[in-house]
Amino acid sequence: MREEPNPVGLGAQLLRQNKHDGFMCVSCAWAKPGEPHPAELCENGAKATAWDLTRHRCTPEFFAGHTLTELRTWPDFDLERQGRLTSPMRYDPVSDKYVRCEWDDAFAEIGRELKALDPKSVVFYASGRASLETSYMYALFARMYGCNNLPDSSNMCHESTSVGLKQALGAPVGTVKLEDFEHTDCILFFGQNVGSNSPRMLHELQPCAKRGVPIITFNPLRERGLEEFTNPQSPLQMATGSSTSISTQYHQLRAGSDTAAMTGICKHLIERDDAATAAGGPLVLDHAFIRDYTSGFEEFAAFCRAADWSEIEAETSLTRGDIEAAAETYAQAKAAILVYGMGLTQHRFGVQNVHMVCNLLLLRGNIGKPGAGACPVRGHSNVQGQRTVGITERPELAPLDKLATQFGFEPPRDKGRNTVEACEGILSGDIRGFVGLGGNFVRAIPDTDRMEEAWRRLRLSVQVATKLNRSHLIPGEVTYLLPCLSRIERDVQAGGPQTVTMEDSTSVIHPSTGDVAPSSVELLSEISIVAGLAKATLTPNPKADWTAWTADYSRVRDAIAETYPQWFADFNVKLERPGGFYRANKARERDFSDTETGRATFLKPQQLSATGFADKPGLLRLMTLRSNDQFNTTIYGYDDRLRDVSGTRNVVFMNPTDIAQFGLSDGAVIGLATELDDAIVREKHGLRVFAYDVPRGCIGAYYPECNVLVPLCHHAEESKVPAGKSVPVRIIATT
Ligand SMILES: Nc1nc2c(c(=O)[nH]1)N[C@H]1C(S)=C(S)[C@@H](COP(=O)(O)OP(=O)(O)OC[C@H]3O[C@@H](n4cnc5c(=O)[nH]c(N)nc54)[C@H](O)[C@@H]3O)O[C@H]1N2
Ligand SMILES: Nc1nc2c(c(=O)[nH]1)N[C@H]1C(S)=C(S)[C@@H](COP(=O)(O)OP(=O)(O)OC[C@H]3O[C@@H](n4cnc5c(=O)[nH]c(N)nc54)[C@H](O)[C@@H]3O)O[C@H]1N2
Ligand SMILES: [Mo]
Repeated sequence: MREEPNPVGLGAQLLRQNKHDGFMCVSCAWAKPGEPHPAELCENGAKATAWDLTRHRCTPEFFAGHTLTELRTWPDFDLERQGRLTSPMRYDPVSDKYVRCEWDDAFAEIGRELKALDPKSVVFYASGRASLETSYMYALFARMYGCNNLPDSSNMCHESTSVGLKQALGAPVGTVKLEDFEHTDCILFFGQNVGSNSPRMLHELQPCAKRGVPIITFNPLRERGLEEFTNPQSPLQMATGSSTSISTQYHQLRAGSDTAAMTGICKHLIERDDAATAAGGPLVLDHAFIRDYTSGFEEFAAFCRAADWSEIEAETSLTRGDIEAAAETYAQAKAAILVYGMGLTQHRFGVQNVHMVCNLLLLRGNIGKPGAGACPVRGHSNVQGQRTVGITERPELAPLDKLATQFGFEPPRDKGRNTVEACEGILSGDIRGFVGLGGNFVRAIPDTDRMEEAWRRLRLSVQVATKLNRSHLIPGEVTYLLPCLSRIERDVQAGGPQTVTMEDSTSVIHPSTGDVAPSSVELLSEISIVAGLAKATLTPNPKADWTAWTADYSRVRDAIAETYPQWFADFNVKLERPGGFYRANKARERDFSDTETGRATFLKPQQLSATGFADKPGLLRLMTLRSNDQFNTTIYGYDDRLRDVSGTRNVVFMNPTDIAQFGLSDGAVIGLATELDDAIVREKHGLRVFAYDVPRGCIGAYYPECNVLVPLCHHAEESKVPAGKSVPVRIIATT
């Protein structure tokens, strides 16, 4: 074991985190306030910064000492702990090792390879961290090359949001701004673990809790961060160990049963309103809003009236009384916010869950007024922004005509591949080349065992990264690992020091400027790498001046402003505004003209359960979860402080009664097998049973270790988000 990372100048950097003239946190995408706290960060943001600033280096000498066959036996934690990648590396199949190469040679060979491949057989993946400037150039590069194969991490994450909110409200992103938390008088929380995954949001929640705003949580697990919060910004709370209670109601529903729970809430509201109408009493629904702005109400209301309480109770495992209590509290609120995360999106019927979020809000006019709205909490720090500037496989979501005139080329018009479709193409052999702008694709996707095997048949695999991870260890025939600057680091180009930009979860665009010395002199910025690849691959085009863009990123922003004037006109000027600038959202203004009906649309669910499979004796709903000590596939350590797990990630959270019924005991070691009729064996062994407060029939275990259990075909309808929050599994004896 190596010593712990000893980050360079960590204290000074933490004070620059999420400040207008500093850098934007590399962890989550939660909103950055216009007037930040002196230390505008959280435990996990600090961890992410420290992780990038490590003194450890993963050098050519390291690679000389280890074959990829050996490194594949290492845990994720040990791989990333080698520290920052320092040099461009090419895989040598003869020695089975990475060998240092020159940047120019790397670009030249990758360019040759790309030119030899059919553009439709190459995918350009983006994890959600790269800046707006990099992402814009990357998407343009893919389209000039000839494909719309631009899958991104949101395809595994909030794609259900992008699809579902768009259908219901016309806007594919949340409608809430930070200031709404000051005006709200009710918060509903579905399937989002704020304490681990967006702790800075607790700065908004704590004052709400103190004002007496009810916070109603729906989550199968009792999550400590949703129960109470100790504010790191409050010296008193830190000194005394005191905390603020967060949730006022905590409903532990079964995994995948949120549509049923929300149907119950809507049913109660509608029936109370029916009764009030008959009796001439005060109404419960916002009839004026429903009349003026929505469509589909009558059909949805009929569905809710007909819904059966016993079915709702059986599906959720909540009582009618629990659900009515939530409905009553919601009914009393003048303005309510609904916050949600992966607990809603990562199901077979995840898009339907998002429709239900909108239905519930629309019933009481909770869109487009202060203190109200839909608040999907995004994952990666610029994942929302990447879509804004063109990272999408769907041609209708990119301004192709505009790009055609701006750059004088004919963009591909056919649909590209999203993450699941890219994986299908890799399995079938139709996909021959993969370029990854960050992330750990092979580890984050479902069916990891099958995918790793197929990966080796790729002709070309190129990974742009900061740290070593498993995706880098599965080579294709031609394989490159290209190290880049982290955005905490100083980025100096021909035109001087550079700034990049990102969009947070509330559609606010912020500048980010690194000022730490780069961890290796050989690192290039992501923009220079994308430009290098583009120049080596594409026929020169004077309208896309990759060299000038690399020299001065403000010129990329000018190009973005030209493509998207509605949001980015005067981009470089607006960037000077402290606190960033807001990208417009029509739904927030009650303009729903971008839906199919031109109105906010009630969408009736197809079924009460979002799991997509039937309950059977012995069949469990597996939720794949994050610990408090990881950022996606980056594992910081083996503890989950907020769930009392220490020293291991190989655990299964299980209800004590279930443990007894399966004839097990707390601490027993078991295996899990996926139940799916497709002749593929999916098993995970060596998991320790961990008694936990979770509903019967539901279990939790960690992602990415359990991704071997998630079938590629088990994904959300329409959005194709892998359904990692309800996987049908059985307990098996471990080997
Ligand atoms: N520190 C840290 N921060 C992160 C990340 C990280 O890994 N570490 N990841 C980032 C990314 S990319 C993302 S997308 C976000 C993810 O952040 P979240 O959206 O919070 O995602 P998860 O932790 O996967 O799961 C969320 C919660 O859903 C609950 N849940 C599971 N199934 C269901 C269900 O069927 N219904 C309901 N109501 N709840 C359910 C789980 O118990 C859990 O509390 O966080 C981002 N921020
Ligand atoms: N079963 C299951 N599967 C899931 C999920 C789940 O809840 N359950 N969650 C899904 C979700 S929400 C997401 S978003 C995906 C995450 O999928 P990805 O975004 O692909 O994965 P990450 O783990 O975030 O990627 C980590 C790697 O990114 C690289 N990196 C870090 N910083 C930078 C940078 O600044 N630039 C570049 N170029 N590289 C960098 C490092 O090399 C690091 O090893 O996983 C999904 N998979
Ligand atoms: Mo995510």
